Amino acid sequence: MNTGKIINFNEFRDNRGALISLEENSNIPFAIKRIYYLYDVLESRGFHAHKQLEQVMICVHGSVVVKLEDETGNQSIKLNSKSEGLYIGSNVWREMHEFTPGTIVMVVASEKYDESDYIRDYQVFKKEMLK
Ligand code: T46
Repeated sequence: MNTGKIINFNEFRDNRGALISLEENSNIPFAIKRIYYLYDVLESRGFHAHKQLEQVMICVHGSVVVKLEDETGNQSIKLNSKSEGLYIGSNVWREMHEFTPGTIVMVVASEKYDESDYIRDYQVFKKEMLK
């Protein structure tokens, strides 16, 4: 799957409300090893790439602007829907900006947390990941 692709989740809505289900190797295009969420965010976050990690980012409340850069170029995507997931593959520089107050972003990840998978230096990313 291409980085920056939006996955549209099927919503089960009835007179009680709505429900969305995420399943590995189905509407999430990898085996799920970890889920984390961001909230009470006061400033931009991210500013790194991952060597192996794949993720799907879902803005379950509020809105956020995600900036992505890989060997194909730059993209800027506004997330503001619980029924949309943003796929981010490996070797992609990501930044998250313009969180509106109260925003909650849930991230579904293909690997457990591993600091050695991060490239946090933009110059290293440019040199190593875009070569
Ligand atoms: C990403 C963007 C979208 C853990 O201990 N376990 C975890 O699973 C994660 C994600 C983080 N941490 C620790 C590492 C740091 O001490 O939590 C602290 C904050 O992490 P970080 O500065 O990496 O947070 P963000 O918001 O810049 O980045 C996070 C993810 O780390 C990253 O993979 O793609 O959200």
